[in-house]
Amino acid sequence: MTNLPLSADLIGELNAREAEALDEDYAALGRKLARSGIDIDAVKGRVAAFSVAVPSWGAGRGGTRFAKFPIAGEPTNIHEKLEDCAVINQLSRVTPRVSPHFPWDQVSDYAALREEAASLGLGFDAVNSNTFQDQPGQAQTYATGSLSSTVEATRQQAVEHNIECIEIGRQLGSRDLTVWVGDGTNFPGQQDFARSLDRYLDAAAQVYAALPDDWRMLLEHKMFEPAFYSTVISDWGSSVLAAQELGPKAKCLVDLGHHAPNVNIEQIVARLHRFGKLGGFHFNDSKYGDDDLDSGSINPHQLFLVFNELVEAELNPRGGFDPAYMIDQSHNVTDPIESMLSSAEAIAQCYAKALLVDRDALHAAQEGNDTMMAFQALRRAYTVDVSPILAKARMEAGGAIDVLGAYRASQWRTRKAQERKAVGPGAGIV
Ligand code: LRH
Ligand code: MN
Repeated sequence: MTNLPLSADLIGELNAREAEALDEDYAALGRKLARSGIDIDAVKGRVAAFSVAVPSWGAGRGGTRFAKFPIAGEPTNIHEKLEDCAVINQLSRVTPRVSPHFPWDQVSDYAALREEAASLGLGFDAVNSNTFQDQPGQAQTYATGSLSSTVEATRQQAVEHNIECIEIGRQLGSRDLTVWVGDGTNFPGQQDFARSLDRYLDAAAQVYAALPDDWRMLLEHKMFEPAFYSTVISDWGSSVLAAQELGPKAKCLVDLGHHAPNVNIEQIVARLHRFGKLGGFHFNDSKYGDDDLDSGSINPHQLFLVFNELVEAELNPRGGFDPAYMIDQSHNVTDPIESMLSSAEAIAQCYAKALLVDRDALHAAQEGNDTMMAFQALRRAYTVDVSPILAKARMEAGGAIDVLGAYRASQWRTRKAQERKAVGPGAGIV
């Protein structure tokens, strides 16, 4: 029995005011798409089946090394984070899973946490390990690396932590472990590139050996930060080779912010799928580095092109197509709930637009080297305003037509500011 955080009557009342306009827009779009032989209800059905997980760590304000500016009523523990994630899903109906991070989300009873989430209409997606920070009382420091550390005891500690995360994930109903390590160097010569990778692969193989049969290990590459000269798993090449070395349950996770500016990420997606190693995504956006900005807020066309590759892969699954879709953002200046509502919308919009691409026309133009018509096949879909399809799908699922309007009308943050203890100023990601 679910007990959702917001009043369904409030959402119903607000939807009633918007329903007629939505019907009009939906009908008009339906007629437009029908002229291109597209059945709008079929697209709505695909959109209704689409979902993306939200990061537990994104429910609170994020920060940079310089500062973090908390907001009143922001969540202070996993229980309050789950409440806020439930608000996002109740309004958007596209974020039914939470990706937790350990030990940030540590509790004593994970079976109870799973039930608590279920009562809020939520499940758990990939679990994230953390060997990029030292915890109080930790035996070995990760200052000079974790899975690739030169210190055997440190590597073992990192292996054991990842295995503990798998055990927690099993209790939460997850089936993926995301492994991002910040291991790397700040000076030329600080570490040997080959030996540090060998240590990483040896330790990662021990984590791999602990995976249950139906689990996957998602390797997350990142070009730089916290290391600023070299990173052990710095790019998709290192990641796919490591995943091939580890075995079939090892896949690659693409965090959109982990590449040099202007890298063709959609081609990386196509390559990872080609080699059966496309394991998942951390959606966000960036202009410079790993800015962790809201998905689609800076370069929505790139996000569309990524989904264009994903729809192609879905149509041509080769060795299998089952990527884990997750958001990974740092909300430094907005209400985190509003950012995740807006980001989930931007992500679902790019998926819906990619569904509208006339693939026969695209493929024919590609085969015929008709460059302009190949480009136009994508551009025509990209320029369609699909928001009536998304609004209809979520309204029919009990969500809000105007998610931000409904969220503000709910006064959720104001109410939580009265209930929750204040979060002190600080710095860093959480
Ligand atoms: C590293 C990263 C990773 C998470 C962390 C919160 O930059 O993208 O996915 O563990 O952010
Ligand atoms: Mn990430």
